Amino acid sequence: MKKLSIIGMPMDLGQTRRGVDMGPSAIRYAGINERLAVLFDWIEDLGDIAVGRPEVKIDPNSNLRNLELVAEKNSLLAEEVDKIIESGSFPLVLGGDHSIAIGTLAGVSKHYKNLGVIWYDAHGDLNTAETSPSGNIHGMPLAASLGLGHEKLTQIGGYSPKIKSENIVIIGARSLDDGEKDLIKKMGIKVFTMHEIDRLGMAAVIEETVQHLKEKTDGVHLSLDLDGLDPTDAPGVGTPVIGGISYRESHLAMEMLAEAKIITSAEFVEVNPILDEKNKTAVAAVALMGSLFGEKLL
Ligand code: EXY
Ligand code: MN
Ligand code: MN
Ligand code: MN
Repeated sequence: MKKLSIIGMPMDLGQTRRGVDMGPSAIRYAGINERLAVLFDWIEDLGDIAVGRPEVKIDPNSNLRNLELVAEKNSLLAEEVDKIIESGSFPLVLGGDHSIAIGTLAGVSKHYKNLGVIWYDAHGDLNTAETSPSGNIHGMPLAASLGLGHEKLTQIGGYSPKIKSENIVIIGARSLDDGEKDLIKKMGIKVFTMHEIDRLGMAAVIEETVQHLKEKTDGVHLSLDLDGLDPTDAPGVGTPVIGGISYRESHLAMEMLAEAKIITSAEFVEVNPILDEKNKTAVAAVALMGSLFGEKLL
């Protein structure tokens, strides 16, 4: 039986712009349940993790803004994601800022020996406190999952690392900090920047991605940051970068991932309805989920 479990993570503590905590609500309002119900035999919406919304930020000038809370709430998410997989269901996590990937991956990766990760994003999210220009933890989840950074972030779930560098593919990168570039080279992480997407086309990029991951991994997590898309198609994000992936290209990417049947968990993050235009970004996210889970026109 094909089962789907949706869980919201209304987290905004990994960055400084308010509103991304309303991402799960915006995505639900855009019709996620109705759209995906027809694609599964069974579907449940577990509601949101209790993140809370403290008005006064803790350690505002730290290089790891809101570290304690981000770590604590991500532990809760990890437990829930773990339970979903135990129950034989597909975990679909709704963000929330991208720091939630730390929790998602902590819950997912204990079920796989060689988890693959597709990081669909304008950014690398490969910073640590030492390399981060902002102190925002939403710029650090991929590094933390590789075991790099503060132990409160790397040790969620009680083990580290969650993933291996050779099992990662970043798609859509166009804004990388110097420390992130060094790390990509040092660890040999596969990256399809916008340059490669322009040159090869999205179809070839996904074919290569699937080829890179299919044989050596026993599951693949899709971490889709809506800022990977161009701001004209997804304006409701906190850190937009021009020159991004189009909605059409993203739609094709999701359809090809559906055909390849490699995705075993997913999260859609950084939807900020306060910054959006008539919920356009959440609507795009739901449409992409439809394609990812096999929706067909005919
Ligand atoms: N690289 C920048 C930083 O670390 O502050 C920007 C990170 C934005 C992260 C976004 C959500 O993917
Ligand atoms: Mn991101
Ligand atoms: Mn991003
Ligand atoms: Mn299509």
